[in-house]
Amino acid sequence: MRRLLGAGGAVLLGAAVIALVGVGFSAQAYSSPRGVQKATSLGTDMTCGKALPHVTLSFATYADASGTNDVGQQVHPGGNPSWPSYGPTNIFQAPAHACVTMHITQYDSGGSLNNPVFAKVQGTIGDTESVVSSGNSVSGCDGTSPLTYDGTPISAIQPCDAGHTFSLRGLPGIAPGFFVNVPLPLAGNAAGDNVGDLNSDAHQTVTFSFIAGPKGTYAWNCEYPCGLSVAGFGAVMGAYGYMSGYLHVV
Ligand SMILES: [Cu+2]
Repeated sequence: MRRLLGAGGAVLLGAAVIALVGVGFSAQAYSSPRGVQKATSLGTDMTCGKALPHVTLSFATYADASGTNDVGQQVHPGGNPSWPSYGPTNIFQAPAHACVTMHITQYDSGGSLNNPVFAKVQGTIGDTESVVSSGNSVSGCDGTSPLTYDGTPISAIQPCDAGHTFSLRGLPGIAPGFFVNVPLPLAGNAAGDNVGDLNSDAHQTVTFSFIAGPKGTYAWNCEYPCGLSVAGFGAVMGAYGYMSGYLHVV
């Protein structure tokens, strides 16, 4: 009997250790140095084609994770200067079934996607995005110089003009048909450039809207291979808090 209790105790202890490790991993997975950015309400309007609560989120993609943003904060505390990063946070929150408008200020340089499917806008209203260029000096891959956009809705970019992508889907079991993909065209700044000032640094401002899915946790990531090794999907692409994050739909 004592031996049985001992074996049971060992199993319980093992389960407790596994549970604690699990809690540790999930706490790590859901934390961000800058906390959660909750969407700002704009009331109810027709932005998504029917009367819906409308909310907005604004964030940026920086060329240099150790740089500063336009209000003087460090982009990514302890960030790697040779890595790009989304900022000021990688965790967002929006209401279920609301119309969500995102504004992404893209400062980074870029290149070719591995798969041109990620150059197409998917899952937004009209399957389009609008991009407004500011002071861009970089050329497009087709020779267009400079690579500029005037805010006209577009359904794709050239696959070789990608800076990053914002690609969003539900965690397993959450809204299996939900998918948003928005390519963010490149701007003229490179890793090591401490840029992030809206007034002085070249950028592409990308705007799009989509209807949020049901409650649950959604994960987003970048599908432009902006890291090293493993076809560009190693290093920053696999490090938490730079090129991926969560949207909590509540
Ligand atoms: Cu990226």
